[in-house]
Amino acid sequence: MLTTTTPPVDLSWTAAAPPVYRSRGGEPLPDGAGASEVASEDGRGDSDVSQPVASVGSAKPIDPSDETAQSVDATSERNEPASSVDLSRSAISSASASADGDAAARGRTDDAVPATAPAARGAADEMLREQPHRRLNPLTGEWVLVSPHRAKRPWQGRVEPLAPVHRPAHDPTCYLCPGNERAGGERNPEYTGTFVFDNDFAALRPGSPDGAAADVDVDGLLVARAETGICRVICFSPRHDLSLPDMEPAAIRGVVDVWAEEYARLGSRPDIGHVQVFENKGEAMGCSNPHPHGQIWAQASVPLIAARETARMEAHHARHRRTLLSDYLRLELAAGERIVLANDGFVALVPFWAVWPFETLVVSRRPVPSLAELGDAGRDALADVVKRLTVRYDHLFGISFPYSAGLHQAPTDGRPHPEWHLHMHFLPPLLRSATVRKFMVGYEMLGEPQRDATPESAAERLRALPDVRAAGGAA
Ligand code: H2U
Ligand code: ZN
Repeated sequence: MLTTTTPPVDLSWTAAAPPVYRSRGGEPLPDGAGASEVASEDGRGDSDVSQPVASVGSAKPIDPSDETAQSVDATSERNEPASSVDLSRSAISSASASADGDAAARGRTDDAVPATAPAARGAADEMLREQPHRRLNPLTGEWVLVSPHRAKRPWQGRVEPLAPVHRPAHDPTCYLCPGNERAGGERNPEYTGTFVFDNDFAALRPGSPDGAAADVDVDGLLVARAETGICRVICFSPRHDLSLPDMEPAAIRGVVDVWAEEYARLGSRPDIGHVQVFENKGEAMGCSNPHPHGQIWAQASVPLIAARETARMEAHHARHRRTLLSDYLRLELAAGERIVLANDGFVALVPFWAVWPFETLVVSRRPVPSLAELGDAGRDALADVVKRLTVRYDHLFGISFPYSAGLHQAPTDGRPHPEWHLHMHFLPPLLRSATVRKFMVGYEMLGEPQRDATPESAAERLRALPDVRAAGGAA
């Protein structure tokens, strides 16, 4: 039997994790090291994680008297939903569970994590680095199977970058270039910065008043609801041959401003409950056009993933009065091993629960619900992280790196969302080279997602890459 009373969780091993900003040679890496603390722009400083990066990199031990450490104790009840602050406990729980009999571990179908006495740090470390295990995504409640031992399989495939693609700065056949005609017959203006328009082939249409009358519900088994919304396309630049990592920080800042404006404008409409900003980049992601662009789908309902994140963030906030991601970010900054880069406003990391090989999460240090609450400094900081992260991605396999990326911001459903914490997901499909991608097939379609190389090793690889372009602009 597992014990029902639980001693305080020992977090000391997280503090002993390797520091963030060390290169393999031991020299400090440039990322934001020495960055100074940014003052809260709106005074909403409840759990602002804006420590200087340099002090984070020093792997400061967690003071057990501090608020965060105490909150970890407070979560140590049995069978509560596991949340990010339970990192050390979930990391050690399976080792202890097998010592106590495997029933709880074997039968687990949800995120209930049995409470255990603190286990030896070595066993948890060993499991996370070497043994098959499952990790919880506290944002969605989903699990990912990690099989680190398989990452050591010999790989004999050829790894070579694709030949560079040369594109013109303006393509007369491109429907997104300035001055050109789109498929719907409209002509783009001679825009010089960003350009936003209603998608000519929109997946959603604005509402009709009698939409709900068409809803279907037959015995709770055949269920359908009318859905309304607005789809927009954003051209990031007039230049057909650029992508975000090629653009100047000021130009990327212009894109961030459009994301913020569109979120605020669309989200203020009474018929819009959620605004999804995203980019699909590269042929590998089914992107139809290399011209740098993204999309916005604004709709009445809160879609599946955003709804899950909202529920999980709400539960965490109700319990701790802090956002889930500020508590998670604090753990990640203390551990350091999954951090890729950071500045005063944002941190890019490979999440503990990453599914895609080089998936990253960009988290605002301040717990703001959306871009609308970010001032100039915050928006510049996001543009800087987006630039440096995507440059690193391009360096990884020597190509313009494909991904789907998107902002997650608070629903605009008219409810207050103090639990919401702005973040951005980057979900790249590539596994081993420019041409070898990860497929979500077999077990992953029928069981759950699985990965081989650990998130920690992915972060290490991304951290080791330069975040500036080579001379001449090539990746
Ligand atoms: P993707 O390549 O990421 O799918 O984005 C292109 C979008 O642009 C796509 O949603 C729209 C498509 O519907 N589009 C127009 O709105 N007008 C056009 O003339 C062509 C493409
Ligand atoms: Zn173009």
